[in-house]
Amino acid sequence: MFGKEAIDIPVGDGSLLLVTGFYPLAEANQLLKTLTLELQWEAKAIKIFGKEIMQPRLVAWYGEPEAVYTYSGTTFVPHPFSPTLLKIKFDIEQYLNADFNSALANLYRHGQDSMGWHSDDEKELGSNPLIASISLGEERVFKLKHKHDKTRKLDVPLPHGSLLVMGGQLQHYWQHSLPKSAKVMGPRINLTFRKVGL
Ligand SMILES: O=C(O)CCC(=O)C(=O)O
Repeated sequence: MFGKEAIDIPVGDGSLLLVTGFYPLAEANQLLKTLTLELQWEAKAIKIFGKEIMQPRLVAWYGEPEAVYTYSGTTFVPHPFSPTLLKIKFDIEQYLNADFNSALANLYRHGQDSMGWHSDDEKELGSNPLIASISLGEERVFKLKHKHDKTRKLDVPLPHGSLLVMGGQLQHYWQHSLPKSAKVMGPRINLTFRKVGL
């Protein structure tokens, strides 16, 4: 792939932009390697119907001290941004002319790691949050389904080095997930930059 290509995905009820090649291959490879070692990955439990279950992936929460975030009954207190996360945050902020104060990092170790259906609609994110999501490593399918119209669904493969931007009313009307894959797969890191609590 040569250079960045920005693809506006027409979802209606919100906006979705995919930028392939946001990082060129050599840089994306280096970022994947560095972040795998640099971030403080943890296996975390979440509460579902009052029961604690382990999340099927590793996670880490980074950000400014005020960016405390509660997700599925678990409170995340952020680690200070690592040097690599600060660089990526700067690149995204320049590209989108936006600013972020936190990043949720997910490490999908293999095809059996996943993220269930949800919307990023926690009150700390405000009403129409802009969320910038970087994908590094194995390409996985990001699924979307409309909350009120069952006929509207979408599969968006997220390539190595890509940026996906969710905005407008997307979180009100859509849910998203990253399902398991039966294929044998290498690891993937996803970083979602957000602005929390302001
Ligand atoms: O790994 C992904 O691309 C999905 C991440 C996600 O849904 C989230 O962090 O809310």
